[in-house]
Formats: sequence, structure tokens, C-alpha cells
Amino acid sequence: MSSRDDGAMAPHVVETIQTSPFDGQKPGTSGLRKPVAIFQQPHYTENFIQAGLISGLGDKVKGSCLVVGGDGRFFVKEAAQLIIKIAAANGVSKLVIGQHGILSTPAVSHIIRKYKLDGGFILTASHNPGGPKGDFGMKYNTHNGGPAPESVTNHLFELTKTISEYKIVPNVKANLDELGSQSFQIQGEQFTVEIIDQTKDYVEMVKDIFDFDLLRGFLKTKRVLINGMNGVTGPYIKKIFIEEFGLPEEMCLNCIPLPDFGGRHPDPNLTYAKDLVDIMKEGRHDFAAAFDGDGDRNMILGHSAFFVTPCDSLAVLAAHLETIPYFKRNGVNGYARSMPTSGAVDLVGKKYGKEYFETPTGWKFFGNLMDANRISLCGEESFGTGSNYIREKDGIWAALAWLSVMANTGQSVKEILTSHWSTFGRHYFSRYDYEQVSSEAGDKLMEGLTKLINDPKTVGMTFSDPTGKSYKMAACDNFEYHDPIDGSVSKNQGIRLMFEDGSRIVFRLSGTGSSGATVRLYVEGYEQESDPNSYLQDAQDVLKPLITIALRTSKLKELSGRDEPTVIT
Ligand code: G16
Repeated sequence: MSSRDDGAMAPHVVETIQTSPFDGQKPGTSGLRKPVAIFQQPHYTENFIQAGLISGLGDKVKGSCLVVGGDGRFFVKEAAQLIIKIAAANGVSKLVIGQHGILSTPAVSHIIRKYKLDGGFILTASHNPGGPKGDFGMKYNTHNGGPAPESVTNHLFELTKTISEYKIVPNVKANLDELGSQSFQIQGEQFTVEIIDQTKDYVEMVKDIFDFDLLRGFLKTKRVLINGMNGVTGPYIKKIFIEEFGLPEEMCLNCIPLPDFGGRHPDPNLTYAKDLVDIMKEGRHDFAAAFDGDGDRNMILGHSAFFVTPCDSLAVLAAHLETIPYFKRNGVNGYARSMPTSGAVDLVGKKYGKEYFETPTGWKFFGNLMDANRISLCGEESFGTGSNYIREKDGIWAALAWLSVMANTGQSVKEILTSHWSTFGRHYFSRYDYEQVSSEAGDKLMEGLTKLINDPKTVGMTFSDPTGKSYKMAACDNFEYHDPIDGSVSKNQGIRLMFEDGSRIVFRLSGTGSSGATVRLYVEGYEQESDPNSYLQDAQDVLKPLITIALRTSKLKELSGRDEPTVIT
């Protein structure tokens, strides 16, 4: 259906509104994330949208076509209407918007690429809680479908520091609930808002990537649970798992997107998806997957809640990628992982003669490598896995990829992991998160660690835990990335303490929290055993000495005032 504004209503006039800068509109690891109340301040969201358009499109704003979609959280619809008004005023010619303002992050990336749009706004604070007292977020993606690179986000931030006006057409308002085109005349130019089905393009895409007949048949023989955590993936889960695969509805949990995610934290990990873990522990299901608020993160569990670390998930998928039709057709280039992610995937790259890359935390750093056809698969320890068919990580894709591996190998999740470890050895990995620590404590921690890595005596020093287990420091630094494609340099990406036996301790401050500091401690140890059963040790037991050393060396407990982390992965 299409509607047309023929000018019968009051004319749409572009107004220039005087504004002043707000502090702290610096996009973090993935966009700007703040409490909703901050975004609701007059001019706050408007400033960010205006700066986003200019930094993202430069002199190509006029006549551009963009996509807009969000994860259904509180304030998505209001923000979408603001984008409509400001885009109209700046000469954007078309906005493609998901019905009700909803599109998953991977769907947005796909839509930009499929329809060759100039970019888009994603309205999400990802896995952060939602609702009027929760967080909201906004990020700009560029024409390759990926999160804007640092050159764009740095420019955006600079613009927000000096912004003095924005343009708006106050009386342009679209009906976000009605599919079809709505056109408006803005000072003699046509401006179109097209409301599209949330799932259609995405479902067509995954049907082209995977063997749906194989998966349909396989799922008839298995009991699985798919958990949308009341985020954006609900409609996609229904289309794919219920309508396409015929899964009973009761196997698909929390599939209604809610503005506050049901009051929970939409983060698929062992802490925030504990209800799913508990059901899986009952041993009645073979496989479970959960996704975050905007659908780009995933957690994979096997029978009896056997947990697949995202690092291992990446390595396993790398080793089995060529069984998936998309990769059979297109081949497999290299792999990439973010720096804190364990080196498990590197070993797959070495064995199969593929390139493998270590990038800073943040999906945006994979974009250049994918655009240059250097990598086909990438992933992060932060529950993100994805591939080069789009430029965002993709929760549902990861679940379908895992089900494909199970269907092709005939093995359970645990068998797939143990056979992988028997071939490659096991990288034990754990992440400790200390959320909402004071910014001062976070800064002090990083200052102390910086002193440690700059001290010439550190390399060669032996660090021991109280049981006497000791590790000799082989190297330490603050990770710096030199992008092999465009030569850009990203400094201060995390403190790395690397030991002679290959173990590693990494510290970073998160770039996705909305207040204070979140300290992340990543610990990794590698073991190669002759007996496959010895790989089944608990990562916490294996890594205990390293964790003790990390906590002591950093004085993390003293500085944060926390005895325990908020989340352990
Ligand atoms: C975002 C980024 C990821 C990053 C993660 C954690 O994920 O897209 O690339 O790994 O944040 O970042 P940090 O450790 O700085 O909090 P999401 O799912 O929040 O968009």
C-alpha cells in the first residue's frame, strides 16, 4: 500500500533549530549508548542524528537512501520519527524502515547491502537492559553494511562537540506500523518512507546460505530450545524455526520483542540466560541457542548445558565452514578474531593454510578485511560470530551454522568440541566482568597496568600463585592495530600480559557500558593432551592460578571494591 502527501495538509517546512553541544556523545565500541533519560533530553538525540548524517555521508546527504531499524526497546519509535524529520530536512530522499521500527542488527546490514543503500541508523543498546529506566543506543552503519569505522565515528564525535544547529521538518511523521511507501513533498523535493517487512529479506538470505532441507530433517530428530530473550529475534525465530522448520512453539522461548525485554538483561551468557541453562541442565534437550536484544550475539549450549565458549565456537565453525552451501559456492578466505578472543581459530587457520588476523575489540575492525576478501569468518569472545555475507555479527546465523555442523557430522555439541580439541588442543578461556565500577577506579587500574608494561624489568619476571604455579612473562604491551588494508592505526586497545607457556592475561575497559567503567579481565591458557577426556576439565579450575595472578597484579579487587565479578564467562 502506498500513501501520498499531496500537500493538502500544512506544508512541510525545513526549520533550522539552534542547539548546543552535549558532553560525551562519543560513540563507544559500537555506537552511542546511554540511559534513556539522557536521549530524551531536548536536542540530545537530534544533535547526534544531525552529526551522524554529516559524518556518515559528507556531501552525499542530499539524495541519499538509508535504512532505519531498532531492537524494539523503549524509545525506538520516538527516535525513528526524529530520524525521519531530520533526514527529510537534510535532503535524504528515502528511508527504508522496518515495520514498527524493528529490524535486527544483522538484518539492517543485509538490507544496506542488498538494496545498495548509502548507510543506516541502528537503534539499539544491544545487550544492555531496556525500558524507561534502561539504556538506549544509536549507531551509524556505512554503505558496506558495517558499523562506521573510527574515521567516521571520530568525525561524528568532533561534530557533536561544536554543533550549533540542526535541520528538522517538524510535521513530517510516518506511520511505522503500515507496510508500504509514504511520500512527502519537502520544499519541492520528494521524500519517501518505505515501511518494510521485518523478516522477509533476512529469511531469504539465510535460506540461500544454509541447506534448509537438511536442517528441517535434522531438527525433526532433535529437541532444541531457541531463546529470543524478548529481543528483536522473536519474529525471525518464528519465521525460520517454527514456520520453515516446523519446530513446536514451546521450543521457541521469549519470542515477543518487549520494550524492556521483560525486565531482564538481554545478554545471552551463563549469568543472564541462567533460566535457559537451568532447563538445559535437566538433560531433556540436545541443543540450545540464545540471542541478545538486537540479535547479533549468540550463546550455544549442548545437551546438559554443555557450554561452548564463543572462542571455541569460532574455531569449530572455521574448521567446518565448507560443509555449508554458501561457503561451498564461495570458498573460504581467512579468519579473524578480536584480540581478547582466544587463539583457537588461529590454529585452524594454520592447519588449513588460511590467513588469520587479530583485530581490536569491535566488529567494525573486521569490515576492511571482509571488503578486501581476506576473511570469510570472524568472531569475538563477546558472543559474536559472523561471516562475510553481511558486515555485522549474527546470532541466528551462528545457531544455524552450529545446527549445520551437527547435521553434517552426526555428532553432539560435546562430541564436536572434544574431537576439535583432540585435533587442535584446547584453549581454556574465561572473562571476568566488573560492571559499573567507578570511572576513577577503572582509570587507576589501567594506569597501574601501564606502569607495569612500561617497566623494563617486567619481561622475564616470574609471576606465581599461592600454590607455587608460576609463569614467566614473555612479552607485554598495550595492543595496537595496524589495519592491513587502509593502514590506519588504532592504539591502546588493551593491556596484554603474555607468558612463555602461551598463556595470556588481558585487561580492557569496555566501550559499551552506559555509565562508570566496566573492567574486563580475559584469561587464556592452552593445553595439548594425549587423553581426550582430560580436555573436559572446568576452565575455572584450569585457569585459577592465572586468575589469581591477574587479580593480584592489577589490584583489581582493592581498586574496584568488588570481591567478585558481576559476570563470569
Ligand atoms: C559490541 C561490539 C562488539 C564488541 C562488544 C563488546 O557488541 O559490536 O564488537 O566485542 O560490543 O565490547 P566491549 O568489550 O567494549 O563492551 P554489541 O553486541 O554490544 O553490539
